[in-house]
Amino acid sequence: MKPTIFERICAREIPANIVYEDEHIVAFRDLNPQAPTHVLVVPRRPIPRLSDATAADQALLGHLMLKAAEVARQLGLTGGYRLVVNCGPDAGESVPHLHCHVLGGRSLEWPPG
Ligand code: DGP
Repeated sequence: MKPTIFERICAREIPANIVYEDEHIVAFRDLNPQAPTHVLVVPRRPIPRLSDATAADQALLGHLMLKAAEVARQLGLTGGYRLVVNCGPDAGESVPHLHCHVLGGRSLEWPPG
């Protein structure tokens, strides 16, 4: 299968502003930021979306969440932040490679659009 754009970023085949990486995940600035700080945290393994994750992915997803919080801390989001996982067309998912948005640096409204 053709690698996703995020697999290619993880492999450093295409450039991105990477703020954190380890053997399981990569975090990089979103190309189209929706807040002053907008980072995507992506597993290197290309699970298409959350609804495709299984019990075998439990440790990876826990790691991803904890690292999202660590990245938010490192980027100084002391006033709070929001994690978003868009799953499927109704949620506006546009890249079929599971990712968690970390949004912060401004007051965020609720409910989302
Ligand atoms: P989603 O709608 O949840 O699938 O969000 C996908 C996000 O990915 C969207 O906010 C824009 C971002 N994005 C898409 N292509 C690229 C890229 O090539 N580089 C970076 N840094 N972000 C990208």
